Amino acid sequence: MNIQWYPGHMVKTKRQIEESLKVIDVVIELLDARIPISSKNPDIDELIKNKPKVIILNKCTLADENVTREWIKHFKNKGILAIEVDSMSGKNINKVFPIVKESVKDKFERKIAKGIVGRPIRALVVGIPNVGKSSFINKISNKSSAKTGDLPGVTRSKQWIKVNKEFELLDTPGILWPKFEDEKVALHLSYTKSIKEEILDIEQLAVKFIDEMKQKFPKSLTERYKIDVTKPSIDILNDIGRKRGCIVSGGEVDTLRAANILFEDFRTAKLGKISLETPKDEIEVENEN
Ligand SMILES: Nc1nc2c(ncn2[C@@H]2O[C@H](COP(=O)(O)OP(=O)(O)O)[C@@H](O)[C@H]2O)c(=O)[nH]1
Ligand SMILES: [Mg+2]
Repeated sequence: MNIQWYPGHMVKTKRQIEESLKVIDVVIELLDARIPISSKNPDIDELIKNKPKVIILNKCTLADENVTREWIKHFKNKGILAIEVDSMSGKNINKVFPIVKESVKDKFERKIAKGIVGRPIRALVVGIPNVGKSSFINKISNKSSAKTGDLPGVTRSKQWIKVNKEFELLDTPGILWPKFEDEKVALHLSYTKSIKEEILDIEQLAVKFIDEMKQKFPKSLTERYKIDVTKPSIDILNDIGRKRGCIVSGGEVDTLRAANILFEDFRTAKLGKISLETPKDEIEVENEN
């Protein structure tokens, strides 16, 4: 992995987010509903200080609904507003604004009491690469929505995307770096395609993935591929390849193709709606630290 790239990037992002904080009321933190622990940037809460925050569990149609519900409850217990969303289908997109409004209620009510004229609530969307920041912004703003700066008579810079007359988003989302060092985190980010595949050995990754699937969701594998999941993971990968006709001359299995099929199936929920991380995993992580 090219870790050289990270320090400079981190400093720049941090500065950008700190700058943005001056002009926004609330931070919208996007997490991947399948991996809310691994897709969270560990420094974000410190970075945004005491700004109100709303958590979006994105790609929720790929995750297990019951686990997602547990996550929402878990955040609620911590006093954090959260909602599950799917930025492709648009599921729950219309529920985001009411929650955002709720998160800044105190601040705005105080302003109204002081007689300060109302203005739109302004939010910054943050999240790791590929979590769906652009998709979310496009969906919630109806894609073609004009930037407020484009309107005649509006002299403000073109940095706001209008969601409705009470709600605007900063047009450049904050791109955060995930927590790479932990192997489990790096693996989960790879399975969900948040780490570039070119830097990984896909076959090795598939074996690790099968290890986890065998332990947590063996039925997903048996139902999809009709294979024996009591075998070692490398044999399972070969069996998946055989079942899918990934055979090279000489009769050997093309395990690279098999691995790609497996990940494609996972990422498109053909193995079912799978949540790789539950709130219980977070509690375990907290206890380790
Ligand atoms: N199924 C599903 N895919 C999503 C969702 N949001 C984003 N994606 C996909 O995830 C990939 C990364 O999305 P993008 O918006 O570019 O992420 P960004 O890097 O955070 O801006 C794209 O292939 C999107 O189509 C979602 O809610 N559900
Ligand atoms: Mg983007």
